[in-house]
Amino acid sequence: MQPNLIGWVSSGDGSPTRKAVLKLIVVGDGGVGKTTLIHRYLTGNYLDQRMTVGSGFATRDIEMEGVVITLAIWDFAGEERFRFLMPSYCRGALGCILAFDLTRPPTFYHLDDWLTLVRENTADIPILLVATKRDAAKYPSDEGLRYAQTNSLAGFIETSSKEGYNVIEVFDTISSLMWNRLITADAQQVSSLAV
Ligand SMILES: Nc1nc2c(ncn2[C@@H]2O[C@H](COP(=O)(O)OP(=O)(O)O)[C@@H](O)[C@H]2O)c(=O)[nH]1
Ligand SMILES: [Mg+2]
Repeated sequence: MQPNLIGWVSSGDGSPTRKAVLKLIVVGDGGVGKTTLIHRYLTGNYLDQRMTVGSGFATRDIEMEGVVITLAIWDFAGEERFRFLMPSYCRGALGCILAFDLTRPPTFYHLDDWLTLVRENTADIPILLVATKRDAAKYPSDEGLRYAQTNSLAGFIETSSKEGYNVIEVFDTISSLMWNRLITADAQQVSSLAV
């Protein structure tokens, strides 16, 4: 069975059962803490590591209104030289975390570039603005909320992966926004999946 709607894929064994896979992309400048945020969400641990290169992929099963769905998290490397990969990276995405770093103002000024890239390469998906490294913040995040409102983003959340602050909230928020988008598109199939 071919995936005929964003978010739905065949179970892969030839059976007619379809499974909901919500593709979530995470973008923002290199070093803002994307990989660390994802790792904190998936494992509950803080990863004190060097910057990651390339794009990674991880999944987590979550439950939405009695339906088990797979959240597929795509971690993008922010380096300029990988931006040519954006169209394929974005393909089929149902939601986006757009991250900037509260310790480095340029990462905030680059949000416009990331937003343009995402919007050029996706349907009208929910985009959640996330400020990282609240524990080490060097400037206030008031601008974040304003930016989210001005650019019609789905919301704004301040986080610290180091302290585990608002990490789960970020993924819960974007997952339910994505889920709502999916069921709006495909309401009938969802009811047949409910357990
Ligand atoms: N103080 C602090 N540092 C963080 C936090 N999250 C990530 N970092 C550090 O920021 C650096 C870059 O993180 P990384 O996840 O590789 O960034 P990415 O390039 O966006 O994936 C690493 O040295 C992390 O340890 C945080 O919440 N607080
Ligand atoms: Mg990374």
